[in-house]
Amino acid sequence: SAAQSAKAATKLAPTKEDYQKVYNRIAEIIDDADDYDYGSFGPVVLRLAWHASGTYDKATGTGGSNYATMRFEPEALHGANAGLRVARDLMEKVKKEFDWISYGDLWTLAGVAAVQEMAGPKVPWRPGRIDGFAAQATPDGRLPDASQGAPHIRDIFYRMGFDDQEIVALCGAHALGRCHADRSGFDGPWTFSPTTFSNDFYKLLFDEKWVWKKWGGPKQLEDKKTKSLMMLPTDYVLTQDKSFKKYAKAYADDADLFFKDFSAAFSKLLELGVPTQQFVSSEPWVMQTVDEQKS
Ligand code: ZEM
Repeated sequence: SAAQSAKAATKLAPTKEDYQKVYNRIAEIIDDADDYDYGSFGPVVLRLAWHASGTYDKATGTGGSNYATMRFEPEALHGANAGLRVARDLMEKVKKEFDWISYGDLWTLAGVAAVQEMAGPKVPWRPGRIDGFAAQATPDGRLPDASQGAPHIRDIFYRMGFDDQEIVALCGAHALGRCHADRSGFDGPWTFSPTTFSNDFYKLLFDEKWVWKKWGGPKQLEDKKTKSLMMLPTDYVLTQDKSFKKYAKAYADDADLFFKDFSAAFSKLLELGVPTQQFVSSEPWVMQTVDEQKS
């Protein structure tokens, strides 16, 4: 019948199970990092998801994760995106195996997998982003500059539609990974466990004494005791600005609160710039970790 042939000609929409397969492949690739930073690509993949989303401008509705415009120059070459080629190339392997997924869905799902596989909170996520064009790429300067203060942080994150509490929660991602002198100019990790999601970033901010590092690079702080950890000027501001400090202290004291608030803010970040009607399911999905699927 005509109805039957119409159905046969329509590609079946991918299911949650299909996306779980993509998640699992991402998790495998994140872990296959013997010769890379701390044996994990998790942090750099998480940073890709953040920079793909954090270009959003609420006032014009431009930027955000929808079109994955970091694939194109000049956005790929923006200073803030230095080093993210590593993560994009890893995701290209996944894209070859699952060609039906959009880049925006792939990169944001990778951010979810990175957080969850590094022992972070569950991050509700739903597909629906579509691949865009180079003309939709965002201008340089939409991502935060680590050398600046509280007014700059607020300008950048308020533009995306976040408040002070969400800003502080999102910055807790700096429990993970490190700065690379050949990427941002800054150098070193924030915590002693850079592949485990935790509230250590806030704890260290308050528990350690932070002093300006004496070196030829950009202004950054080091912990007085071991000199092996770092904070960016924008990180340190979270303990200096009265409103930011209130939330940072709360997250230092309560890991569960941080996990809950990070999950909500990060889930929101990953959906910036995606028109609601594009989302396939009304309720975001909670993807399973690799460990959960074993039991
Ligand atoms: Zn970061 N971030 N970030 N960030 N970030 C770096 C690394 C990582 C800022 C920033 O300038 C820098 C958020 C917010 C802010 C991650 C996640 C998230 C680096 C080092 C810099 C300079 C890059 C390098 O040299 O490789 C500033 C100024 C921020 C806000 C004020 C938010 C929000 C994040 C996620 C939710 C992660 C995971 C890394 C580690 C990357 C890696 O390769 O290890």
